[in-house]
Amino acid sequence: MDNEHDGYVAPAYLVDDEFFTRTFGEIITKSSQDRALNDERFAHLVQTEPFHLQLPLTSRFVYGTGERSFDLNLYGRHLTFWNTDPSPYDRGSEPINYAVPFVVIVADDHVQGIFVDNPYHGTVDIGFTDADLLTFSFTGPARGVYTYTGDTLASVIAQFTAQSGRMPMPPLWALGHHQCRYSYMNQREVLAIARQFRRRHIPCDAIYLDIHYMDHYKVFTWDTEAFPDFAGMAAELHAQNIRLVVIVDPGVKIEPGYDGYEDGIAQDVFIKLPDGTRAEGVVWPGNTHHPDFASERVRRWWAEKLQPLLQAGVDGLWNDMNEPLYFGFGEALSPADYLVHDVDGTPAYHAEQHNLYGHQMSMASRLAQEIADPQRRPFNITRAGYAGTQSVASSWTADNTATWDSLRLSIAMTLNMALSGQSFTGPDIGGFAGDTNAELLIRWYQACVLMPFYRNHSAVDTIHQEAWRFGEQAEGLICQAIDLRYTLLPYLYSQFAACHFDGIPIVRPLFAAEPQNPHLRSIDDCYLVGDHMLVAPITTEYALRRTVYLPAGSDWYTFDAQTRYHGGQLISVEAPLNTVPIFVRAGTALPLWSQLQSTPSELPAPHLRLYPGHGETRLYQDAGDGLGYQRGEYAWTTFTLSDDTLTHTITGDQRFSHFTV
Ligand code: MIG
Repeated sequence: MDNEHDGYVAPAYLVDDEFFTRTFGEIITKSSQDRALNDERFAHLVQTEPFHLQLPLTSRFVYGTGERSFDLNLYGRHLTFWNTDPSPYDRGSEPINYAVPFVVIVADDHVQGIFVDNPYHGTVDIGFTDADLLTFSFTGPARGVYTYTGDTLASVIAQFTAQSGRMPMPPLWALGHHQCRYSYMNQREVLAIARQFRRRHIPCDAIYLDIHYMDHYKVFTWDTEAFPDFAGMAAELHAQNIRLVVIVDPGVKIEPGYDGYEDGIAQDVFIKLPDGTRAEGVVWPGNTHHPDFASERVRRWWAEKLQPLLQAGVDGLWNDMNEPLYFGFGEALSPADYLVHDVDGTPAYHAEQHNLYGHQMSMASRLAQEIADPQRRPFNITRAGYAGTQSVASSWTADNTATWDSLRLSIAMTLNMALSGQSFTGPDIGGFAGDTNAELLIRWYQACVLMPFYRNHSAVDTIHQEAWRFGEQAEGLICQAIDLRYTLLPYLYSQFAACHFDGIPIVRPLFAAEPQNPHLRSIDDCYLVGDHMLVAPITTEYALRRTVYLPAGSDWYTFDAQTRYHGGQLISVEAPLNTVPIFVRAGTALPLWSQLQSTPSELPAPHLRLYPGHGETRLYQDAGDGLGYQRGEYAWTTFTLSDDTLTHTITGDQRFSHFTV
């Protein structure tokens, strides 16, 4: 099926007009959806002063810009800032779901960041037209332009997030292994999946409900036939230490009698056309109106509407479809530029608000969780976002595919998101679109072992890809990777804290460890986690060995601490199917937990594995949930290793510091 035209890749399941008609049937006509897409009466309205900024480009190494399905180094590319859903994307699909108008330029002796705070449709030409120029162009004016300079990547990202927003501490369970599927169809299936995890001793912290849990895709509802005892199901999951996350879609079905619609009309919460009537677009429920999250009033309305789900035991919200998009025949379309938003009393066209919609929806969903339980840390995940969205939600790298290339892309994409301020990201493990297979799934679980977000997800009509679906050997290997992640959580959680408190990205490209070396600046087949760990996974089919460059400046150990290498050299390592090559810097005191089935409510004392050498390692500990961390209820323990002599100092609240050597 050829679904490509003008370089735009349409959503695979929409390409088919037959599918579209079958799904949405008589409820829509082509003209009703066109109404908000291209109405001649309004097209002339949106006229703005374009923005243009051109700078000399002195480096060939440029990163950031949000979610890009390219290699890490974005030099030579022409990229668009317009949140779009080419589901699924492939290498080179452009733009995709989450754009951030921020670039990081790495030169030999310094790092520079440029943030053009401009939500309008825009592009950045990174040495594409002229090798030595960087050009930002937007259809409307910027709210501000900021530049940051520093010696390190981390310092520039820290400055950018100090301005755009820092990630709050997530609950510890958000770092665990999450299981998703489009869709688990009913409560029996959900509980059966949970039982499988526990019976097989595969760690799991959360199960997700995708769109089929709703009553006819009506947001705020659940299907009471498929989920006759929703709260009971949630309670049963909780009893097994598994949290429940549900998807929320912004399109509110137009259906008299449905409270989301009726009350939305009564409270006047929907986006309008310039003539004051409500804009309409087609998404999963058929014809819908979209809440106008630009105003606090509407965000509060949304938050209140979600209370029944949260009271029934939902622990996290998954914000989808918030680029936002309407379905068209054969493609996903953006709502028209001239739709009118109400920004707390000031009207603004969609042209200006489009790229902010995912962020604003995330604010609303986060508020819902804060209202439901002000003592808990919200867990909120979003597909679309803007600069600063890390302050209100985590994200995932949207609809990838079950291919080896998509696995390779997930490293570059997660790194560029981290370099755009959004550290708490990861791919759909196993691949979303298409059927995965045992080897690919094993390698994907291994590759992501220390990525901030760790969720298995797959699309409707693909084979099931839970850890046990490919036989005993594959299950054992996948379980081993998940076990490894849980062992490493004390270290990973400390990197989350460094990101929250100091703005340091959780994962970083290899070159961050050796900034003077220009030969490392395009490497994206491995990633650093904090300062001490390097994950160099296998991302090629049948491969059992790979090369990896160990950064200069210190020695490195294999994870088991058995083999020591000098830094500053390329080595070749064996990586049979049961291995993910991980290296630890000499001088590290690595905090490890023993086997867990889910994150515990009280953090156990980690055991330290020592990698002899000279260095400092910082361990962060708090309650794992709750807002005490905002009032100083946490401890940082700094371990200093000198050859094999270990000393430590504690800052903060001593009560939280515990470990064994
Ligand atoms: O149009 O809810 O990216 O994770 O499973 C597809 C169904 C809508 C897109 C999300 C994907 C999710 C799917 N959604």
